[in-house]
Amino acid sequence: MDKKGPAKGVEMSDLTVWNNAAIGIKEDTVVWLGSTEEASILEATQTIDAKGRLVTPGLVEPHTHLVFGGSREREMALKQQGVPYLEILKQGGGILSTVRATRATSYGDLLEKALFHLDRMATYGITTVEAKSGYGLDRETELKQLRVAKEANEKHPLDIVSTFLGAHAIPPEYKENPEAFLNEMVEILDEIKQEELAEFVDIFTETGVFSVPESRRYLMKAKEKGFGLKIHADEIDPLGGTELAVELGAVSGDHLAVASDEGIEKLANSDTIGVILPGTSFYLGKEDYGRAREMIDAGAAIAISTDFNPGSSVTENLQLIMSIAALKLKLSPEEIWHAVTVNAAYAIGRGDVAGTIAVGRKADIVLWDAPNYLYIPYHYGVNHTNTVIKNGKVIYERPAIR
Ligand code: IZC
Ligand code: ZN
Repeated sequence: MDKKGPAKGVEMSDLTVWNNAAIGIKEDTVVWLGSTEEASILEATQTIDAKGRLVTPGLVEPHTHLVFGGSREREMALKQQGVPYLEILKQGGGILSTVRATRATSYGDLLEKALFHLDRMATYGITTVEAKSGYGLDRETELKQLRVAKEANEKHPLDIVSTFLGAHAIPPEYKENPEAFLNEMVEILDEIKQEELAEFVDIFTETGVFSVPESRRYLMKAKEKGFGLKIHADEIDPLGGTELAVELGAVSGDHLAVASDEGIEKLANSDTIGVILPGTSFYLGKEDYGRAREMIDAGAAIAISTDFNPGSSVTENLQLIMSIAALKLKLSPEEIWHAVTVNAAYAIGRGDVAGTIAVGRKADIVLWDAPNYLYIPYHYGVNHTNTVIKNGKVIYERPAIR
């Protein structure tokens, strides 16, 4: 894919595949692309043999709640009894349980935990990852989470793109007054900007959380302050968050499982990318996995993601999500590869640096124990990576047992 911009609609079926390809890397950058035969002209100091293996761009993970304290395994039994996700939240569990844990966890422990999850993402072939705050819901803890993400970006080989999700739930102290809570979150935006702690601002637009008018007012203030916009939209109830994402020119509208016909039409005619999170449909036991197929057929650009978080999708395994996208969203392998590389990169404002192998770009490359690109969604639930290269350095190799 040499053209600029995300792949939209039918373009998502047009995957560039080279056989017998070779890649020349100098320091951290791709400097040469050609055939294996031509590669003999390169005076390489190190050669990695990819014979028989699929080689792709490093995966881009466009939606995670990376930094959090604690875990919520005890809520699994409630889910099995049929207690809905939003009901658990209403009773003070769910996101609010992670908020209590995150407030109580030290900066150093949060950093260690985030680095641990990043390590695991790297083993699965992810080389760039978006990370949201949103488990503080107060100035101090939100800034703590964002600073953890910033330090993790400096310490870890993976690149992190940071999003401020202070508007993730209404904390108990503001239960009767969501507008006052949103005003408090607006008040910390200048600090976030000054410290360069986040590029994007996100909100959870959902029944019992924030309404569409509240979300619009909040996001417009964030836009005025120079932030890019994202929205958790139309995940559980169809409130019209997809339309709002397009109206405000958000870089992405995320979830969109229950988007309306009008929302899909608007998305298809916009630059907003639909980030679809089928792992949450799976994990929350939904029958209906959403409308990604119709979105692509209408001409929209789609990315897919784990939504890695401690409540509604507890996995770092983006390869598993690729299988769910094939089986439940009925996306083709070609569409799925676009959705985890080039389109995912555009969904986090990194379309010009990540998601594609091209001369002049950073060498973020994965060698897979797979004969072709069809194989990864097909053989599900396991890790297929053989070698993961980030900025020209091997950061993971499948350990040898024999
Ligand atoms: O912790 O439950 N949907 N936010 C909106 C989430 C899921 C994360 C969580
Ligand atoms: Zn999310």
